[in-house]
Parts: sequence; structure tokens; C-alpha cells
Amino acid sequence: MGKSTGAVGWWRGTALWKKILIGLALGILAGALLQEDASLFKPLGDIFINAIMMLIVPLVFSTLVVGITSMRDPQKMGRIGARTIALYLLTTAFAISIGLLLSTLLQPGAGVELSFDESVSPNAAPTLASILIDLVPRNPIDALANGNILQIIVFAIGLGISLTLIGEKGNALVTVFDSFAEAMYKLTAIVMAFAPFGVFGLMAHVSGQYGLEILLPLAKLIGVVYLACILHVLVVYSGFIALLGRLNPKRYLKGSVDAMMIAFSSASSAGSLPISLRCAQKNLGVSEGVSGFVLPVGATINMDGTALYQGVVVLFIAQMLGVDLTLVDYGMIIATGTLASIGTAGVPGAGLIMLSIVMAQIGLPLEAIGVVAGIDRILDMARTSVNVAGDIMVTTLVGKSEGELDLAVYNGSDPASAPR
Ligand code: DAS
Repeated sequence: MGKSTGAVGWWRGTALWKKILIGLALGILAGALLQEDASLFKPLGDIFINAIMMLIVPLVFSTLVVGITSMRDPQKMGRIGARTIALYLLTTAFAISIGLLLSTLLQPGAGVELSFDESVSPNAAPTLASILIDLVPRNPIDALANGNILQIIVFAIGLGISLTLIGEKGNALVTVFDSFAEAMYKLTAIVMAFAPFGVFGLMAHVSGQYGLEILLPLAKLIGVVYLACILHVLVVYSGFIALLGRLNPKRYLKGSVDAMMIAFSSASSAGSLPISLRCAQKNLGVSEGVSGFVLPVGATINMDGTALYQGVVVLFIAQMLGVDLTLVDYGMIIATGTLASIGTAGVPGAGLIMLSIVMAQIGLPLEAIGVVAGIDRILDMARTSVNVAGDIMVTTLVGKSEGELDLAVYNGSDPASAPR
């Protein structure tokens, strides 16, 4: 086929993240100009979200089975699991602390007088026992059909280890899964070609919904959440990549930007998972085995942005109500905020629902959540971007520590050797 010229040639030659950024900017502009009429473009966004959600289960399942069988070392799997959980908990504690620190210093709730009357029923905090029991699927087909990611991970790990242990007899199925995973990566690339248009539709709809009259009274709160998110990524994540991974943090940021922008526009960690897998493997050189395990786990239980958001918003509400919090309260916020973030689903608005756990724990009126519910999508976009950035950061560190990171790909010197 001849080389495309003009606009088509320019578009084809432009990096995906730039195209998504153009779609995002034009979407915000269209929403600001057309207001509610911009919802006309919402179907573009909905189709795109459906397309990436369609990929999650087949991609995660096939990648993980292939990844586990390629490792052939159950001890290695245990080590990867332990490192993954430890890093996820550590970065979540950092996140909620940054949220509390900034909210204490900047006092976004001081002097704010906003009425609230919506009643919010408190959520039951997920106990560790309930999380562990729910990990094992009674029916793996049901788990696959309902997209229960943690149960799919448990079943895929069990299947992968069993295929390894049966040796030759397992090879046929491993080959099938390998081809299937390959096809799923190609389908992800095809879906991602439509990302700029999908992001345009999503942002036009969101931007058209929020006028200045809604945003201005809570502008300081929005500013503190966004500042905390930016600091967490640029300081904590980049610091971990540089100090623990001895890797160039700029490469990590550049390699993650596609997934972060999809997370921002979709406000869904689960929905961003196919793109996170593609970024980790194609841009950062992490192996299928590590990324196929660490990312789906992260998309389900690692929500640093959500934890950070809960730290900021709980203090905002306490400040608004003139409630002085004690050090014990701060400790309770860190503990319950971490647990609440683990229990937060990777879908839009989940963090707002889990906020009630933290509020109830320190005795703040749950109705006050109504004050921030109106702008939740604006906050959700930022916190979900951090959730996804954190998953990719941990995947990169675990890959590096296990010798499962292709430095030639990471440093951008040899994208051809990218695993996918
Ligand atoms: N939107 C959620 C996610 O997909 C996070 C949240 O609501 O806090 O990660």
C-alpha cells in the first residue's frame, strides 16, 4: 500500500498518546461549548469502553496461564506474589499519608459552607477473611462469565501450575493459550486505534455536565486532590523506580502515559487493564508472566489514588464541619482507607461509595458525602490515573527484580524485541 500523505499520513505517524491527548482536549472543548448537547458524543465513549471491557477476561486469563507456564518455577511465583502485595501496601500507605498531609496543610474545607441532605448508607468494610474466602471460585466458568478478576487470577494460576506439572501432556493447551493471548494482544492494538475517538466522546460528555457553578465552590478541594495525585506519581512512583529499580523514571512515565490517559477518561482501572498490559510489555519490556499477574491483581486491589482521595476528602469534610481530628483519627483513616481502597472495584465511582467506611470509622456524618458526590467524576478521573500508574510502577519493579524486564525495550533502544 502506498505511503499515506497529508493529514492521514500525519495521523498515522503520530504517537498514540498524542492522538489520545488531542481527543481528550477536543472532548473537553466540545463539552465546554456544547454543554449538555455534548452528550451527543457519549455513544462514541460507551462503544470504546465496551470494546476495552470486552478484552479484559480473555486477555487476563490467557496471558496469565501462558505467563505461569513460562515461569516453570512455583517458588518464583510465590516470590513475585509476596513482592507485589508488599509494594502495593507500601505505596498505598504513602498515598493516603500524602493525602492527609496536603489536606492538613492546605485546609481545603476551611470556611466552606455547603448544604447536604442526601442520606448515604454506610458500606460494610470488607474484612480480610471475606477477601481471602472470595478469592477461590466455586465455579471458574461463572468467574470468567462475570469477570471476577481475582477469582480468574486464582484459577489461571492453578491451571498454569498444573499444566507445568503435567509436562508434555500440557503442551497442546499451552500452545492454544499462547495463540489466544497473541490474538488478544492484536485485538487490543486494534481497539486502541479507536482510543482518540472514544476518549473524545467520554470527555465531551463529562465536560458538558460540569459547569463552573458546580466546580467553583469545590475548586480548592479539586486542586488539592489533583496536586496530591501529581506529587504521588512524580515523587513516590518516580522515586521508587529510580531508587528501588535503578531505572530511568522518565521512561516509566512515558511508557505509562497511554494507560494513564485511558484511566483518566474512563475512570476505570479494570477498563484500562488491557492498555496497562500493553504499556507494561510493549513500552516497558516487562514479561507476560510478571505483567499478566501483577497488573490484574493491581487493577483489583491496588488503588493508591483512591486511598489518597479518601485522605483528602475525609479531612475536607472534617474541616468543613469544624471537627478537630486526633492523631488516633488519623491512624484510623490510614488503616480503614487502605482497607477501603483494597475493596474498591476498578469501575467509575467506586471510591465514593467506599468513602462511607472511612467516614463512619471516625464518626463523621455520612450525609456529608453528598457535598462531594456532585464532582466525583472529576476527582475519579485523577485518582484512577494514579491507581493505574501505581499498578504499572509495581509491575516494572517486580519485573526488574525478577530479571523479567527487557532493558533494551525499557530504555527505548529496541522496541522490536518487545514481547508483544
Ligand atoms: N474509578 C475507580 C477505579 O477504576 C477508582 C475510584 O472510584 O476510586 O480505579
